[in-house]
Amino acid sequence: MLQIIALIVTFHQIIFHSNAYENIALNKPSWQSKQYLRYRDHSKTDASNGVDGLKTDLSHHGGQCVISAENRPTATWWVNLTSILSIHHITIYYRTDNIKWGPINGYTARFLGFYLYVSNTTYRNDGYLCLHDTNYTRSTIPPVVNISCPVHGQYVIYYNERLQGVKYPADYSSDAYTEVCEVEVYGCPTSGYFGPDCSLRCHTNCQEYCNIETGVCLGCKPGYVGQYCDKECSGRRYGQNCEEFCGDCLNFEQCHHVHGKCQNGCERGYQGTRCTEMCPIGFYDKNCERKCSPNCLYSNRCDSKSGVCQGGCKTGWEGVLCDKDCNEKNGTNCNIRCGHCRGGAVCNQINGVCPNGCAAGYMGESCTRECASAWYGLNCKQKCSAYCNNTGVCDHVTGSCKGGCKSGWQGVNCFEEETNITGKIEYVNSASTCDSPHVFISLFCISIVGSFLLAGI
Ligand SMILES: [Ca+2]
Repeated sequence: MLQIIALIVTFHQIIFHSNAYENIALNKPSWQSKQYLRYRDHSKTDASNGVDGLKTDLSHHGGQCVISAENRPTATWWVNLTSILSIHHITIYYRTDNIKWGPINGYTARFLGFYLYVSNTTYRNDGYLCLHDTNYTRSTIPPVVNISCPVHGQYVIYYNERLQGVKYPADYSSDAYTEVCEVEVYGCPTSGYFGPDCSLRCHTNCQEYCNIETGVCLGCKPGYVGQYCDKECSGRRYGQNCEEFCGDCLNFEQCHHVHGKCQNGCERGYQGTRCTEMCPIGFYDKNCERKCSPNCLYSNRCDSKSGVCQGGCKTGWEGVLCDKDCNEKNGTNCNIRCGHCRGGAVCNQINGVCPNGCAAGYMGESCTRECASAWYGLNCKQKCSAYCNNTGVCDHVTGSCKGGCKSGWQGVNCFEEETNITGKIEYVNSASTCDSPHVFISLFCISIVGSFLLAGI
């Protein structure tokens, strides 16, 4: 642990006490809003003097300072670093006219209240305000100001203003000037590097830039988060700043952290590489790979996840997926039982028609109707006996008379005329073997119980 702390302290010292950063403003293009042009040699007041590397003569005639025009409410000067670079700090050498600095030096009043920006454009308001002086007085402002500003940018903009209607401190000059003799911008000459000697590469997942001291990324490439952009997006998010939401990947797993594609396909109801597209009509399940049943009430309309048919099934089909035909039933939702089909056949699942006609006692296409009164049997073509006790009423299947037969008739269907003879007829060889009360007639032995002799034997 102590070693780690020591390492951190050492690192801190390297970072914050190093002067290894390069002056990346030196001899770069520069500009000022209104140059002082009263000298014949305009180069003596040119904007480029602010980055010419010279600061030995800080007077107006030395040709090493920027001198702006008088009587201006605002004054702007900038240097163009020519690309967006990583800045550590900025040092400003102000005009002293080579005389003693302090309240008696008139240029302290002009320096007060300055602004320093780093911007990616020539507009200061697009950039980052490194410093706006509101604290210094003519007594306290130094002629050389060091400003820490660890940001990235292409333009370093020095600005001051003395606007009408604004009440400034008494120390302030009445007009605005940009009389900088040298502006040194210390940073790394190549983007994508950091560290005291700009030798360390920003993490590969940084979006180009990182903090010049710490290497902390200023932004991450899509798919990564964390100070050093070394963590992949999680929590079913992806993309720039992990702000995008994954679609419905299979098992709701994490999509690809950069582009959001689902690695193993989609959950039920979705399709597409990111599984964000709902199934088209007629399809359902994972990746929309299954078709809705054609037996859905509304053809091919089903729940995109479960496949459950919307509105139920077409006649003749049942089940949530409408994939089962009606078993011994028919009609919408199979809610009609088959009639009494001949031979126990299964009726048509849609219209209930029995394929081979009806079983005895039933009629109609679906064989659901019993024979009409007084009829029975196959195809209801047999008439009930007229000798049923309830005339003409018999069982529609068997023809048996309910309530028995009328007098003189017998049998379950009451078709047999009743006799008073009961007995048996037995074939014998001779009359001698025929025991009483039997009588021998021809070769038959007939037992007679009643008085009526059965004829025709
Ligand atoms: Ca200079």
